[in-house]
Amino acid sequence: MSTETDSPSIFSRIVAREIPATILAETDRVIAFPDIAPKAPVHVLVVPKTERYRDVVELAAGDPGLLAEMVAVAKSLADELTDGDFRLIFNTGPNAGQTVFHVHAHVLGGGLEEGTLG
Ligand code: DGP
Repeated sequence: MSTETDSPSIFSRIVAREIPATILAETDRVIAFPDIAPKAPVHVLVVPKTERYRDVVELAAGDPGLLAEMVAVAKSLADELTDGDFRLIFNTGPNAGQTVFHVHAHVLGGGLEEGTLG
């Protein structure tokens, strides 16, 4: 699997509208769009517009308010697109499956299998 370490990141290129995506939510600091390879009936990526933070550990240390804003956007989308329940996943590091090193949350919902994590 390839890793993505270039700047601008693929997500920054979506923010800049250089790569097409269906924008489902947008605030001054956060954007959300469907994952290109969905793993659940609802699978949305919530991404800060800045690519300053590689992963959620850096983000939590550097700008916890931005992390909270991402969670609020995730909840709003879960309310809008499914029943309000959702799974929030931050793959952190290549050995955990992170391939894009611009922090992002996977929001999974709708028809999730009970009791599973993946
Ligand atoms: P991760 O493995 O946690 O780094 O997740 C990266 C996700 O990004 C992966 O599930 C696929 C998604 N992705 C990669 N490139 C694109 C793209 O160009 N458009 C969209 N919508 N999603 C993408």
